[in-house]
Amino acid sequence: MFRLSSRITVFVIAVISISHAGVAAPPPNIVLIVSDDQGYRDLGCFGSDEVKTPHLDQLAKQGVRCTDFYVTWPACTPSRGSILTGRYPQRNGLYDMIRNDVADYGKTFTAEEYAVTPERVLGMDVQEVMISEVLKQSGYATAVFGKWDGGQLRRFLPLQNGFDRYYGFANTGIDYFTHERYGVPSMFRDNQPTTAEQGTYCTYLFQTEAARFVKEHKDQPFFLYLPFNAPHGASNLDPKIRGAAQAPERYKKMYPQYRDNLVKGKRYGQEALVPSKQKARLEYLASITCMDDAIGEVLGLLEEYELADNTLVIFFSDNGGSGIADNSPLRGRKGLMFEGGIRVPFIARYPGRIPADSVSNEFLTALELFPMFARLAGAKLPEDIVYDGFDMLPVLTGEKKSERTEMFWERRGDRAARVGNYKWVQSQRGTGLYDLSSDIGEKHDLSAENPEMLAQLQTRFAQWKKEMAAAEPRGPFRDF
Ligand SMILES: [Ca+2]
Repeated sequence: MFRLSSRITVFVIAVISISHAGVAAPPPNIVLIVSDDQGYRDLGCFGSDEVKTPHLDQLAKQGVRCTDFYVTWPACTPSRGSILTGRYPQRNGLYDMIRNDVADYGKTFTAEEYAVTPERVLGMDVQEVMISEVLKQSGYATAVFGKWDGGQLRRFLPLQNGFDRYYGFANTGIDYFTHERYGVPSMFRDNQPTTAEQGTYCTYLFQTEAARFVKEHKDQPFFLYLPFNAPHGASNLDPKIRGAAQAPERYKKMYPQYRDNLVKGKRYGQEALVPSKQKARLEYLASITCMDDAIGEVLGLLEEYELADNTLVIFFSDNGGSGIADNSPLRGRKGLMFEGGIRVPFIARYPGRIPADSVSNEFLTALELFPMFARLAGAKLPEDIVYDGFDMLPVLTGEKKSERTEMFWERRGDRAARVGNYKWVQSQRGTGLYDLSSDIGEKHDLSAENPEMLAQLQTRFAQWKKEMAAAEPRGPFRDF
């Protein structure tokens, strides 16, 4: 018995080495999954005993869970822009939201009004090179299904930016069922607006598209970008819907401890029935579990087609969770410069390269994705473009320490810097210097105790800001 199994082992190794020597392995597929406003702790594998995320937990078991991974902005649009460009928002020009803020006060637009609003006309500068363009040039089939958030004019849409296929909404948020953003139909199929699937829960639609794409491209390298809007709140002006995510009934039934009710509250300065806190948490959790199932189907297809071993799968949230989320043990939430706004749950799986069930506390950011994907595809980074990150695969595999020593954030007047384990925040919602190695919750302000370190971080921030100001002009906010 012992002999037999040894011989089988030898045989298997021999076969593997022949195939490695004889045939150049195809470049790996890349599946990049992004969730929307998911709390740092709202995943089983990040410590939640409440949310049901079996597929993501399994993914973490088969790969690495990163505890110190940051996005470049504490809200959607600029964070997602950096994912695609590999550059700070302040460098690629998209360093604020491009949405119609007046909708926050209950404003509905006529079609003519909407046509000239920021949400409709602004987008990522077309001079920016997206990772999709690099991968497409390297022979990858490319697709994005979900929240584009990079501009709606034709030149801003995915098909003009390196993607072969697109289904999703181009603005920053919708009602999960009507696919409208505050009454404006928002879905596109490739370059065309569409209302054909109106009424179907959007996570299901992104899942269907993703599954079809994997089936159709299983025999060639592919890049599947799956940016969900779950568990973001629904962009619907109806007070009964606004302020909570939305989820199908069957997923809400998985959280019977929460009431699915409306309560008296205020909206647009008037009394209205609004989702209760229980309902908000319920919709949020259920939308995450539905997304987890959608991810499960994609992962299942990778197994079925024996693609899993040659596929890098990445998952993270585009920014911290909002009020209803659990960001513990981090301080703050979406929109803020504290860790709860910018540090997000991150998982990567690449069997054979990334050790299973590993945890990395290395300092990493979304700026590292572009160089890593380009390297995996065998592409060179465009030489005339300044990138803000590096190939982090050797860090994920445990072979190397992270090259990153510092990171900077700015949102209007709010600013933050992390240098080593020190973090400086100056914002309307609080200011201080923190040692993250002993104070992950940013509770103990060391400004008075350690003025030298404070000065050092402030100096580095000022230098970074100067560098950003000197960068090549980019629209929509600094095309001068
Ligand atoms: Ca977001």
